[in-house]
Amino acid sequence: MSNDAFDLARAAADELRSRSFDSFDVALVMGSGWVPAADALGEPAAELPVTELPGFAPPAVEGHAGKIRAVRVGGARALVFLGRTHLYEGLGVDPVVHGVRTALAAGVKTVVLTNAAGGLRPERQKVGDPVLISDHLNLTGANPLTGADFLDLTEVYSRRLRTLAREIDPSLTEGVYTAFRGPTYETPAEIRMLQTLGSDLVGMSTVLEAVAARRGGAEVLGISLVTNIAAGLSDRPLDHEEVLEAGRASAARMGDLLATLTGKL
Ligand code: 6GU
Repeated sequence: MSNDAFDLARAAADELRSRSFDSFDVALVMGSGWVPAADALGEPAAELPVTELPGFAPPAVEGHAGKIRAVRVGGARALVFLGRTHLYEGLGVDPVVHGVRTALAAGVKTVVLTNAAGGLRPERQKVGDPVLISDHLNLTGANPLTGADFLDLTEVYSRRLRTLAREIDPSLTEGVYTAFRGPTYETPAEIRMLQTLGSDLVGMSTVLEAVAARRGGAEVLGISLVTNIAAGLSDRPLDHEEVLEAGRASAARMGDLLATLTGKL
């Protein structure tokens, strides 16, 4: 990581702390379709547009609200990002992981990453199902670590946190998430490739943030909301509106899960 990116994250964290809590325990990144679920975490103590903090890009995509909230959830001080920056926006890796680096600089020890994903296993996945991410394939071609910064990725997504989530909702399943750079959805041939490779979910986010969070020593939980069945596996073409609608339909269930989980950290 360049020192500039580090400095920018520290500056953002300082500004954030001056406007909300002194420190934070957990960060939650709300991906496409998850923004409505954020309300279940409770009344924010503070809310600001990301653009009021150094280093954040304005939101590029509908369904990504571009706001940050400070919310007390049970005993935990939570930093909630309504939306994220994606690699497909073309700004490079640093803006994609800036939220996570800011959260780490603000003290968080736990990072919850949510996303909308295509399901690769139609025989056991339904649209609207949340799936715990057990591991990932990073096919973005990018990495937030630079230099000879070798990091063990044996357990990117915390086994302890997955167990905690399943205690709250025993119907939760687990899957391997693949990230592509996007912004195109996959071809049917790419989807068949991912099935062969053992992947269960496909999307355009999360993996770079997870690596940045692990670099900073945080425990990571990843949750995908299956918003559609991937290309060639259903008879319909994909569109972004379908992804957002699946999120709206599942918001209450997702919100309850996140609120209970955050309260138990
Ligand atoms: Cl099918 N693919 C990708 N790359 N991202 C998605 C998706 C599919 N569904 C929701 N997000």
